[in-house]
Amino acid sequence: MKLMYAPASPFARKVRASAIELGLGDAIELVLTKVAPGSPNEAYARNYNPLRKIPALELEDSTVLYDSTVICEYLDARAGGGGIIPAAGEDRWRVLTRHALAQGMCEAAILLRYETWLRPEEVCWPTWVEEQWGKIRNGLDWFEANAETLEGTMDLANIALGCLLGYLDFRFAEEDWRARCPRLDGWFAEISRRDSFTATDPALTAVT
Ligand SMILES: N[C@@H](CCC(=O)N[C@@H](CS)C(=O)NCC(=O)O)C(=O)O
Repeated sequence: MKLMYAPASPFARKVRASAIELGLGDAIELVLTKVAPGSPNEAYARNYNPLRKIPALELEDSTVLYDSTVICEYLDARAGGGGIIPAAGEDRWRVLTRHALAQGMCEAAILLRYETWLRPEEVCWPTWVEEQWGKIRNGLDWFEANAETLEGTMDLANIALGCLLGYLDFRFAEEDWRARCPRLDGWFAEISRRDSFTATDPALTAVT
């Protein structure tokens, strides 16, 4: 399998970390892919994802899967099912809903990155920037208040939250989320030692 990715992408990291947790890390070849608003990669749009977003996963039979959540579901099924997403029952809906929150926080963080890094300063919209931070901080507060839900296995929601926290450290170090979330701080320090997180740390692997 080939994964179109960038080392700094929290969505690509979610896929890579999931693959490692599922024992599929060695089955994936990484293909560095550049995409960014304002610099459309048309070849990538044509051959992989018309939305021009990474990650995308090309399978052995040339089928292409996206987005990151679909790819993680596929990897979980390929590894036998139930590894990072419970197959059925209440736990499944709990994990998928917690994942939707962490995923939404990652989406807000990426939009913030584009707004503050790519958008010309004279057309920036501070109210919108604050709204994205509001979504991230609300999510952090929810996970902090419900930190006991993070204990136990590394499910898809935990992996996505870990990728979000790593992305905040990497791109928004000035946002002191640790002071706001001491329980998440302890949890993140622990999962950061797992192979799935050390091997995918954007600070150690990012090229852009
Ligand atoms: N919902 C998508 C989001 C992917 C995404 O936004 N990726 C960013 C890089 S981190 C991207 O490709 N941005 C390029 C663009 O928006 O044009 C997923 O979960 O895979």
